[in-house]
Amino acid sequence: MCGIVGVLGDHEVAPLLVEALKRLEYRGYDSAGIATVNNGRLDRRRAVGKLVNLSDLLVHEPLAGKAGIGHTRWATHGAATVVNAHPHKAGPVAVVHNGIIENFRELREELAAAGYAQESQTDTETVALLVHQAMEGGATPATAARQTLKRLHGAFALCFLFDGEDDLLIAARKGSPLAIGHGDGEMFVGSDAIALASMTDRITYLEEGDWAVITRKGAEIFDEHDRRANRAETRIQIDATRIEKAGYKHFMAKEIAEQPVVLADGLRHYSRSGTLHLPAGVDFTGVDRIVLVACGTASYACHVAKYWFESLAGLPCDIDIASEFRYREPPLSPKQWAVFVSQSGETADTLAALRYAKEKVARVVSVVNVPTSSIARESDLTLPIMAGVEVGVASTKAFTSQLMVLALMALKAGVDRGRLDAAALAGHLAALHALPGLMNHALGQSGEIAKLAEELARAQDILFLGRGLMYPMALEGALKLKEISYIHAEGYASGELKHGPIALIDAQVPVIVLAPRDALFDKTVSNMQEVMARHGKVLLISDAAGVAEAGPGTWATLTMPAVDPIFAPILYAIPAQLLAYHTAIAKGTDVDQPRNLAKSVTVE
Ligand code: HGA
Repeated sequence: MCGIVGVLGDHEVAPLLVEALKRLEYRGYDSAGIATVNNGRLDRRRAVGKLVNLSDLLVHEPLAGKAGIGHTRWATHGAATVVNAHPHKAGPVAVVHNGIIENFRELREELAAAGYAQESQTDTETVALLVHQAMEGGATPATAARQTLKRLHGAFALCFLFDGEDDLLIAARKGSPLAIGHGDGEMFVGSDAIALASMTDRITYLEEGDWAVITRKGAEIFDEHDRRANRAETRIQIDATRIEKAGYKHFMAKEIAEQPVVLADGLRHYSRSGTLHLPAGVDFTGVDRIVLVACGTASYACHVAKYWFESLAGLPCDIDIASEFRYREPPLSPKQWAVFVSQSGETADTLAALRYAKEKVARVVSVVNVPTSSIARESDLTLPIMAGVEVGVASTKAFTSQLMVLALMALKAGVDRGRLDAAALAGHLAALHALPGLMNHALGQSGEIAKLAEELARAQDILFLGRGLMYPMALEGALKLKEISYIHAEGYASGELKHGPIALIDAQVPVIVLAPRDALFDKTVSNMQEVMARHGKVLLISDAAGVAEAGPGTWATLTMPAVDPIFAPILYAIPAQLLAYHTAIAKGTDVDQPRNLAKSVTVE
């Protein structure tokens, strides 16, 4: 979601701010803006759309100054216009914000009644006006910010810059992450360490409720009760924050192609010599139930994992999407585990669900890509997926890495519950370790998939069908396609087709059937026949045995390598991702930054 950066520098900051925003742009690209203080004077530039528009504006209207803040926006309140773009300014203060101020309406009315009118539709401008009002009442910048923070409900990360103060930033975090970076006589603020990686590797993460007064000498950090707080400075691995396309046309293409290596590395980390090497706390003895909670693609990883926990370990497993879980207030028991899956580890819905479960279950476990994230820090136990930075908004390598970690957890549950002996475990691990090689074969089909995508790009609606473990993959295939090609797509359990969705079938609707030759294959083929009997245009994705057995009548087939059916979802993610990718390319949509979406969803 919105990206925030702040710099108290030694040199002109505008180029540094833009460079940092470039690293954050995947989090939001509705608008971008920067503000600086130059010779004591606060000024700003803002532009709608991608960062490049702001860069162009800065060529014609440069902004000097060695202190500044910047923002890339994913709009929640108010359209993507210049007026709504951050930084917002009121009197002597400018502010950038990630999150939602939930009580902004009442605050806005109160401010209007006091003569502080708002020009934008955003919740953020309200924050600037409150600080302005407090400063007009005689408060210093720090006091005004502190008083304002106390009045805000909701989730936010904020960074303030003040007119007349070219050695001052004030930063605050509640609900949305924020990091402070340390340089030599320079200080930085960023939504995450990635934003600051080109400037420093020395990072202090603010904790919930913290706020900080930052000058070039350092940062004074206060907790939510305004007591001085000591927060550790850590060194981040700059390598882990590298953001480059490495010769690929899109980040998504690079991240799809990286999967065999990423998966092999992750598997080597968590399992060696035919046995598991998971953290000691991953012990399912005495656990009688598990609930898996996530959003979007990560929720489909949980959906697949439900089959694994139930079939490999006989462990009852519930799954829920985080935004529903929390408000439904499901009963939880002290004998169960709650597992939260999030790429960024900052997903607001998932974090809120975790906090709901926290005191109610035996153990809160997280599966995240960012081990320093809020979700990781608030869990009893974290299993990093180690997929490396994922920039493409549509998740690919994080998804298969989540599946890998969840599969290993399910195997451990099988062992702990006496369902799997050492030989069975070794057999399953061998099947998992075979996957990177099979994924390479699947990636080799990219050219063929690109040809099919030319045709798919003409469709208005596309259905994905799958049974058993392929059902969640049908859901994920449809989501991936929707996200980046904007073609309406739905995933269904194959057996469910006749209970309604078959009404949609005609010669114009491509139906993509994910069906390795497993125990359910014959049933799926029957469902496929039902589609073809109604002139549906079937693309069957199966292995050689499945393609041969399915017989004629399909529009097209894609042949995957044969795979252990239990772990087939990890392999079949590849054709699903490539179909979405090439269809988007054929349609000419923006693959890495699809409309209306953003990465790291830090608002509810
Ligand atoms: N509410 C603010 C910031 C949006 C945001 O944080 N998105 O992730 C706005 O709409 O500008």
